[in-house]
Amino acid sequence: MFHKIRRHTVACLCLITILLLLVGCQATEEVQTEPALLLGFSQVGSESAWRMGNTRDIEKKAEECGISLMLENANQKQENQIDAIRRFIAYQVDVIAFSPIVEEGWDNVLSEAKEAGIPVILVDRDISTEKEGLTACLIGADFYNEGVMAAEYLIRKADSLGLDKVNIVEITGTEDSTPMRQRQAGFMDTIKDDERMVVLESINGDFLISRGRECMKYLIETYGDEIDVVYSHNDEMTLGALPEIEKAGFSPGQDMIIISIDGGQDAIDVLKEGKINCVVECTPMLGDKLMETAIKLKAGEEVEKVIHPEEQYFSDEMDLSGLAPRGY
Ligand code: GZL
Repeated sequence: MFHKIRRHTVACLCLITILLLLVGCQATEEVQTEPALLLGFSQVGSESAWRMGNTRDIEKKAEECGISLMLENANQKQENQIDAIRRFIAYQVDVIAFSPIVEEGWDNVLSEAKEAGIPVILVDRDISTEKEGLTACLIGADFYNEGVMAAEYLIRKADSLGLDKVNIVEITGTEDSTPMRQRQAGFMDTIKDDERMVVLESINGDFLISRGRECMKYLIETYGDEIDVVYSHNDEMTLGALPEIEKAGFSPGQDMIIISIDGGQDAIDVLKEGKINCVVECTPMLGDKLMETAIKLKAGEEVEKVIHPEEQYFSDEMDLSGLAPRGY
């Protein structure tokens, strides 16, 4: 009996030893595996569901790709982004990526990154510069087309309602940011030849829910029931504006046509309730393309200069009952 137990014990001990070695190798392997690359990313802030969805997606895709991510939140300040990029340079990351809060003011710090031989990827937003070769590529939405989609919806809506005059107020995103400039340009270029369309005022809401509320309060105090359309550059400002419209006794989606951009779950839910008429999608899910591009740049491969994700719009013209959860 004892003899049998001994043999059994030895067999178990051997099995445990083999398992420990395997796990140990696995662990060792994990310890020894170098990250695919070290990516420094400066994020604008946490101002909207879009921005937080974008951050989550970038973090998730970096982990999936085994990329070591240094992510810094600039809390809406350009100087914080410039400081972060300088830290990434000092740290000698393999690739720098950032979403520039505004288009101007990057020449010096991006020249420093270029001198350090570190490629820079623009994510979401663009920069404006006279200098060549400061960035490797832009991964982000076609904001001009988002403005076009918003305006094309409005023209169809005005036709269906038989409107002969359409008074518009615009609540814009952060002044001098790419989405603000291009969403405005795409929208205004599309309506400019339609004599029914009159823009009463454009006002900066900085992509913030609080500013959307303040802007809408001012616009209602100033124009009251003259307002036929609210064109808002993002869902947060739209969701801030709606209660002000209702407080003034108007029904958003009925008395006023409400057009928004981003396409987050909250706005889609309100669209389904009939209080928003059109939401143009701007996907925050840019992490896949960012990681793929960063890996190519580190390997010295060529990359596309501009990468636009596919985008659509959702409106009261559609049956949205089957729409999948938005994820942001
Ligand atoms: C658009 C992005 C904008 C979103 C806002 O790509 O830059 O910034 O529309 C966010 O929600 O604040």
